[in-house]
Amino acid sequence: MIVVGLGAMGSATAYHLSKRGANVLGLEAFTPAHDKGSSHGESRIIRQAYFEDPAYVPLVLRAYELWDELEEESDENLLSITGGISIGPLKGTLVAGCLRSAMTHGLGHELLDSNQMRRRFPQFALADDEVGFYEEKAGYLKPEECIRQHLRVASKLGADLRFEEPMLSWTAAPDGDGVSVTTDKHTYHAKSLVLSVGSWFAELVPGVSMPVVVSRRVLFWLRPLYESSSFDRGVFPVFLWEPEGSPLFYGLPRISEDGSPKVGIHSGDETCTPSTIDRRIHPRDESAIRSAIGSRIPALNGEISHTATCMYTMTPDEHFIIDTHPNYPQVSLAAGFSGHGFKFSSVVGEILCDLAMTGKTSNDIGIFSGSRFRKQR
Ligand code: PYC
Repeated sequence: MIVVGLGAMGSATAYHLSKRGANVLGLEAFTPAHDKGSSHGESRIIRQAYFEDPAYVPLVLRAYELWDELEEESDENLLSITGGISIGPLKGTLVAGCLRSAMTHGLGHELLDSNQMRRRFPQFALADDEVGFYEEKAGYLKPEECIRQHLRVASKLGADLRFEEPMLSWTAAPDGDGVSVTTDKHTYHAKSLVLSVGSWFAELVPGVSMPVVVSRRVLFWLRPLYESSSFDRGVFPVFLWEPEGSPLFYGLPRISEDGSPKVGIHSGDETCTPSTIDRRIHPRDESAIRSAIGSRIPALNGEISHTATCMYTMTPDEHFIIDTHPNYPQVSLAAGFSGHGFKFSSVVGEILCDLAMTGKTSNDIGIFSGSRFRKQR
């Protein structure tokens, strides 16, 4: 089996395939856990009451189990539970969506009105008509370490992982048997192929009618205005905030002693490609984040400690694509994680391994079908 793209999804796929005894060749254009795509930046939120759709909940619960297993195998801390809050109007997409998933799947949660929120989490200044949906089991993952550990175990189990070897092209036999992948060094042949190429999907997987658009995002690490523990891990939860009429933004606590809390804007439409993304930080980027947090988390609005840019690969409905290729069943595809996929990478790896080895999976992935775009047209 060949896995192309060893970021979040590909590293997990190589890990699961290797654990199931497959012969794995992994190919990656950059270095392990690189910062050119969508899976870098120290921390990623993990949460259970999935506002996007209740169909994600069984998958995220399985993802937690798999992160635990990887932690045990690697003796590394990958997942930290901090609690998580989703803030917004009660009937807004975010809070109403969290409630729907929590009710559908019986997930523990608390719904706090603005006064209760002010008392319990004084860092957040809610408007009177906003509420906080609190879930105890939310937290964050360390994305670079997760990828490194997936790769380390895969390699220990015999996977041949090759870095700085970009794929130039691939072909698949029309009868479903066999694939070839050409890189700048060799042409490789195998029985099946997993393409987990992130923001490079449109250029590397043409002709599938699965529309994805790449979009630039900026991550900010801000120094709180006064030195206090209010934004430390164990005190400050991960959060998503959907202000009425403004873009959804999010944040995570300071996770190391010399670090800073991280914040970013989740929605946005600054499209780019992996080769045209503007990696500079502009005054408009800073104004956007300051206008999100300035009056809402005032004590966090201090100087910038550091920044990073990353890419979201968006689908029109912001649900993932996990499917086999419409013309080649021996080719499995994972794409369009739309800025909320990292937490699932452990289970996405398991699903892609199922698809590559047997052509099917027992996980319910109907919502991620690649054919949904063709049906809509
Ligand atoms: O939890 O998926 C997430 C998320 C949304 C924005 C940033 N992280």
